Formats: sequence, structure tokens, C-alpha cells
Amino acid sequence: MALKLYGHPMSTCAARVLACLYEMDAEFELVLVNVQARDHKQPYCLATKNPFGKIPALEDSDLTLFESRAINGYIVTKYKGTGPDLLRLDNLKESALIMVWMEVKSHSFNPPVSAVVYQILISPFLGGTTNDQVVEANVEKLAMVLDVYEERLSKSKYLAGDFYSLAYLHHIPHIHYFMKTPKASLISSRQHVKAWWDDISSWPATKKIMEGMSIGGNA
Ligand code: GS8
Repeated sequence: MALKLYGHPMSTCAARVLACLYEMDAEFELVLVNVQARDHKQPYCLATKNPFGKIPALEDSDLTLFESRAINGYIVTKYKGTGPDLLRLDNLKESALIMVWMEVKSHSFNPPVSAVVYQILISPFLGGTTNDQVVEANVEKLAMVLDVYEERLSKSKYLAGDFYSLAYLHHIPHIHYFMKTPKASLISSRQHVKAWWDDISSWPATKKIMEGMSIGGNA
């Protein structure tokens, strides 16, 4: 039976899983969740999909998973024999480095990039305003993270090494939206970060998810 992904292509977390499903060439069905109608907060969804009332969730027969990065770990492991080895589980050092950069993405890169994207694109889309102070504070934090990326990417093609992995894939949805903001030069002004983004944003799986990622008329 095909995998079932509950989510919406506009959501960064769901797009992260979609990118992985495309990359692994997995057969799946996307079940659209109407977030504005709060489908994901209904008792049935809380009980059977994600008790935290978030998207995405993945069903594989009797197994239900949530948390996009954990879902991707499952997908890559399940399709290891047929798709690209995005976790390099047979190589202890490489898989450890992938873990490091996935953690960096979650804990250092994600908080500032998502704050900027939220303030500049999502809040106005939801009828709110942009808090410029929050934007500037997070731009400063993101710049420091990207300085580390620039240094790292001057030494290897991708963050974890000269091979592509889940670490690159996990960055794509947020950077896609971030590049639609007036702060995009944080990426494009850094030679190696820009080359990395130009590379990973040209992958077929990346292009496929980008088609579904649009916030109002802005992105
Ligand atoms: C975060 C899920 C999440 O925040 C993951 O899956 O990686 N750590 C989890 N999902 C958001 C959409 S992400 O764009 C969500 O469900 N938002 C709607 C809501 O909170 O009601």
C-alpha cells in the first residue's frame, strides 16, 4: 500500500517530507489538510494523526509518524535499497556528520530563518504586520550562522561533506521562502552559500516542491 502523507505543499514541514518522497521516488498519496479550516485540530486528527495538532503526518499501513525530520529518516531508511542513500548509514563518519548538520539546521538555522519568513511573508498574509525589530534581530543571528556555512562550504561541496544528504534537503523549504524576502542577499552575497543554494535549488525534487510553495502573491 502506498504511503499517505497528510499535509499541505505550502507548509515548510510538509514540503520537507514531499521533497524526500520525490527524491526517494517513493509511491505516495498526498492527503490535503485544510489548515485554515483547522482540520488538523479536530479530535479525529489529534487521536489518529498527530496529537500535537500539526502537519505533516505520514501513514505506512498501521504505522503513523509525525515530525517531518523523523518521517524523512524513516523514508530514507525504508527506500535505502532503491533510492539515494541520503543518510549514508553504512559509513559511520559520514552518517555522524549528516546528523551534526541536520541538528545545526534544526537548532541554529531554523529559528532565525523561520522568524524572518514569518514576519515578512506569513504574518502579512494572515492579516498581521511585520515586526521590524524581530526581523533585524533574527537577520543578525542568521548572518552569524551563514558565516559558519560559508566557511564550511568553502571546504566541501555540501555541509556534511562532498555528498548530498538529508542535511541539504532539510534546508530547502525555508530557504525557498527566505529568498522571496528583501533579506535574500544574506544568501546571495556569500559566494559558497550562494553556489550551494544554486545547486540544491536546481534538483528535480526541489523544483517539484517549489511549484506548490507559494504564500499569497509573495512567494
Ligand atoms: C513542526 C510541525 C509544524 O509546526 C515538524 O513536523 O517538523 N517539528 C514539526 N507544522 C506547522 C506547519 S509547518 O509549516 C503546522 O502544522 N502549523 C499549523 C498549526 O500549528 O496550527
